[in-house]
Amino acid sequence: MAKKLTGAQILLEALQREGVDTIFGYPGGAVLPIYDALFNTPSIRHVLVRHEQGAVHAADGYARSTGKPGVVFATSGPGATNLVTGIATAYMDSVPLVAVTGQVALSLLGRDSFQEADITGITLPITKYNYLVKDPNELAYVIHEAFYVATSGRPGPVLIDIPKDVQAALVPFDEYPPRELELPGYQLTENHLEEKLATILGELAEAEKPVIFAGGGVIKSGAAGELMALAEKTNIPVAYSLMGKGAFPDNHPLCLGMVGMHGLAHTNYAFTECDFLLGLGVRFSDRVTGKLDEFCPRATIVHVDIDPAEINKNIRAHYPVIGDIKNVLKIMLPLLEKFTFKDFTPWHEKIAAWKQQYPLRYENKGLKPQYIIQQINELTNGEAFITTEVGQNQMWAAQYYRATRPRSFISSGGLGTMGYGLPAAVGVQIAHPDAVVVNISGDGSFQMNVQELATAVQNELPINVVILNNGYLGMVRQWQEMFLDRRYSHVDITFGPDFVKLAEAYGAVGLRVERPEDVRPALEEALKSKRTYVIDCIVEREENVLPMVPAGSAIHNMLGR
Ligand SMILES: Cc1ncc(C[n+]2csc(CCOP(=O)(O)OP(=O)(O)O)c2C)c(N)n1
Repeated sequence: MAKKLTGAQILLEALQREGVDTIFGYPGGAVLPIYDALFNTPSIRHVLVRHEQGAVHAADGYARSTGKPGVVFATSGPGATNLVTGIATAYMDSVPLVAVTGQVALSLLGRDSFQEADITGITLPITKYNYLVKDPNELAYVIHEAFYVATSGRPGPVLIDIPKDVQAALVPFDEYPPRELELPGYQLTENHLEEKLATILGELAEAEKPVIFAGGGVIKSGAAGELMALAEKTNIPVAYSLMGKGAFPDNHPLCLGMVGMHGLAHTNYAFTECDFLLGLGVRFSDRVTGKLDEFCPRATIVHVDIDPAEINKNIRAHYPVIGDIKNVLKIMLPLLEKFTFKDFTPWHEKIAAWKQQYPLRYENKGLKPQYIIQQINELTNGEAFITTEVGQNQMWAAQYYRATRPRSFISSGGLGTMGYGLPAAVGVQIAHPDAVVVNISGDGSFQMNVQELATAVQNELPINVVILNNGYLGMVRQWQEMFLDRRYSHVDITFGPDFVKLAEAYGAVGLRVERPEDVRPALEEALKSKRTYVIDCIVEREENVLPMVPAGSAIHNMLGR
């Protein structure tokens, strides 16, 4: 006789078999059986957040920083709908997540029951796949499949909605996984690419001004080592998208930095002038390309991506290659020996001249956000985990923090979710208890999920929140200044809580910094301490992120370079 378990017990058993040791969540009526089963599952750490949005961003930060899927629990109705922004954030940035939501009992489904929301319907366009499990006997299989789908191919979020009576039902459970995966409609690509890659390298051998463009796919496939080998063997410069930051070390001589709307001037010029662009795990978002017709107008474009749907979506590739970046580069590297490439010295010199003419710069007067990030960079040697919020803080972090490792720069790129950074820092610090974690924040974004300070303090997480406090919704103000004749419509947030007192009210340490000379001592104190710190930096109010490509313009048409 097979042993019998409740649906909730099967869920927890299955999660353990999938290697899950940490779950972020928030309980409620429709997940009572799951939380009851969790009470008897000491091998799983459950991190109780203060808002379900915090749970999903924390799970996302955990996933981005480890490469393992993040897992989140929420109750039905408002619990589930509070996950929506976080699920969409993960979907846009291809982050593997498994969200488990409680649902009203089967008999109550479709009756506007208390705390009923059609979460599978709501999340259909923002999940890779989702399930409403009506048969408890299917639960183990569904969980196995969900983890496979979330983590294979192009990763993404998967949601499993489980009615309360399915959680409570007692059914036989004897083996896990109960059966082999059968996914006829879900095909992952197999590569036999030698011939195609040889053709591409033949083109590259003709090129005089090539650029490698690395995106988040490089980090996700664990291909940073292969990318380094490719760059060093060929001597081709490497640029990255926001999602690709960390894939190639910022301090490497071949590193060009970030391209696009707030990319570096020499990088944007290099894209416009290059004759060969090797895009690796990028999706050519509008923030990267600017005006499509004028993006890399002279280049032969190679686009390597694991998701066939990415090919020719935004940019027409002369050579599309479908495959996992690491696999593709592994096939490509030995082929390099067969080709002789041009001497790229004149190209490097041209880029160096742009770099010298248009350096990243700011006027060092008063307390500047850029200066603060430079200090964080110096004190951590580019080796910390950085999470960001969204807005100017995020772009300055991308420009001025010099990341040295993949998975260390963690930011909401595709959706641009304010309120992401603090809970993401919680997830990162839970996954890496001894690492230095810094959340670079704006004063607006900080207020969007500030309640997670409680989670940080309760779990004794030594997170460092650095608020670049300009009293504005800074990035919106910048657009209004530059494109709307300084008509500052509803962006002044000078009225707000005293962040030092707020930090203290949560049991964290709060510090205020108003002068450049006080930045370093405050950061040193925070980085040394094991406590949660909030450093409120009162910065120049109307500082802008430059250079900037106006939306829809060609990327070489930068303002303020
Ligand atoms: C949830 C959400 N709402 C609105 C926006 C639009 N938005 C983008 S940047 C920004 C201002 C951010 O202000 P703040 O957090 O203070 O950062 P700063 O730009 O000043 O660094 C806003 C409102 C967004 N990205 N996310």
